[in-house]
Amino acid sequence: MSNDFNEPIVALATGTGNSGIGIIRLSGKDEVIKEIAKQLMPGFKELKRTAQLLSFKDENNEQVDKVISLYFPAPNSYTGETVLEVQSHGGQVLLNWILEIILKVGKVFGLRLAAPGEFTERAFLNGKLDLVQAEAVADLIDASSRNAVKAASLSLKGEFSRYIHEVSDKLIRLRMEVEAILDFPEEEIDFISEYNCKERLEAIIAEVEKTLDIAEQGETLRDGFKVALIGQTNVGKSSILNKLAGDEIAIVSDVEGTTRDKIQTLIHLNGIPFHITDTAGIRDTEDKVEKIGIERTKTEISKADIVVRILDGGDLKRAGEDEKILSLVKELTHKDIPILTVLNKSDLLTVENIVSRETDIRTSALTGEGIDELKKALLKIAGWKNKESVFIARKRHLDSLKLALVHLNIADEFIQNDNIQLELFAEELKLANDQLGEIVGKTTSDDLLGLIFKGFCIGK
Ligand SMILES: Nc1nc2c(ncn2[C@@H]2O[C@H](COP(=O)(O)OP(=O)(O)OP(=O)(O)O)[C@@H](O)[C@H]2O)c(=O)[nH]1
Ligand SMILES: [Mg+2]
Repeated sequence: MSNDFNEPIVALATGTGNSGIGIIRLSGKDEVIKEIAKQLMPGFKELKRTAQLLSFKDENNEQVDKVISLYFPAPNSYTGETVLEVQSHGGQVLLNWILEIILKVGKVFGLRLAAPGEFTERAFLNGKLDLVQAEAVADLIDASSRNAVKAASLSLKGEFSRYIHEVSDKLIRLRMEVEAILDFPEEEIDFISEYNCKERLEAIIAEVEKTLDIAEQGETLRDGFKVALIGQTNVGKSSILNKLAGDEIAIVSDVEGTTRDKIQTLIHLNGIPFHITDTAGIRDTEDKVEKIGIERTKTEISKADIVVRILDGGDLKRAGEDEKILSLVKELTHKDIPILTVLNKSDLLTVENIVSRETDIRTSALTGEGIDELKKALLKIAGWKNKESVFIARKRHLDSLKLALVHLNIADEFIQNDNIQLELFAEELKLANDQLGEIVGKTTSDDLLGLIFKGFCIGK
């Protein structure tokens, strides 16, 4: 069921766990929020954006805490409605109690707990933020590296949206001019050259491509890569995981089949998140638990963005099994999946081993040799270009930009001299522009909006 945006809402805006200060935030119609404030904090004055130190009372008119109240009358607030912030001490029992009292007092006005992301959703619906900016709020909060924080801030500031609006304005202008000429077919050919249609379309395509290029970097910063470490038992997968993480996360031993279940850890390389999974070594086994582990390895392979196939540099006899595992990877993944082949235990390498194995990198989890190369290889696959002004982006933005490009390229076909069809040209421009509109939320369905805001935390 969708939220009723006429109802006033309240939520804890700060995190769970005790802290110095906690903030509870309300949003709704001005009369309602003011009335609740006056009942709970006698002496409350309608002072815009001014800190007031007040006594917060319970139902029996007894003080619960001294609080700072901040009143943001509509429309100059985060949500565009009237917002009230109550800043109390940050104990969880205290905050829950305050929240309970507010809900009780506000019940007659229909006050309820906010749904996840509802403050930001209201901000979006009231035109305070566009959809890209609203998403950037969640991405800023969830950012797992400083680069991701910087990128989310840029999107929140409107940098990504600016790219979209600029190109969208050009598209709309071109389309309007085309539509104006549609009633005069004899002028169509002249129109294309007089109005520089081809050049303008080319410039638009170049801009969308540039935006897509930056957005791809931004999506990498946000979502990162899933990396599966796979191979036979005892080749050193868990040892490599530990080296990459710089911590003893997985158990390492010379017993074959030590790792039974997948072990996941998150590392950052240049701010890009890599979700590394150590898996159970693949071999024929009768052990029931190990078999389940190997099934999970297969699942991890099929979910991975990058497969790191680890071979044992100290044991040449096992090469045949490695080939079988490579075939398995190809069966379970799409054909373009990047596969890095790592020859581990380089400290045990003999001359025959080196010549008989084709590998990308040699590592020794024992001495640490090659681990930096492995990290560099992962970064190279990630395609990180280290641009300064990357804005954060999501997969849905990339999909829309790619679709917009498809429509623009089709549009191009309809202004070629041997195939001039301006009506279809205009239609493709419209479809391309609709895709851009989806990104910033102009043409976004309610279902998609629902999905986007569901991913937020409560209180935001
Ligand atoms: N000499 C040497 N020994 C290594 C190296 N990497 C791992 N080992 C040893 O090889 C054995 C197996 O290492 P693990 O990391 O547990 O291997 P694994 O691939 O996770 O094995 P399973 O979990 O059983 O599939 C341990 O005794 C490690 O100390 C290396 O680079 N050089
Ligand atoms: Mg292991």
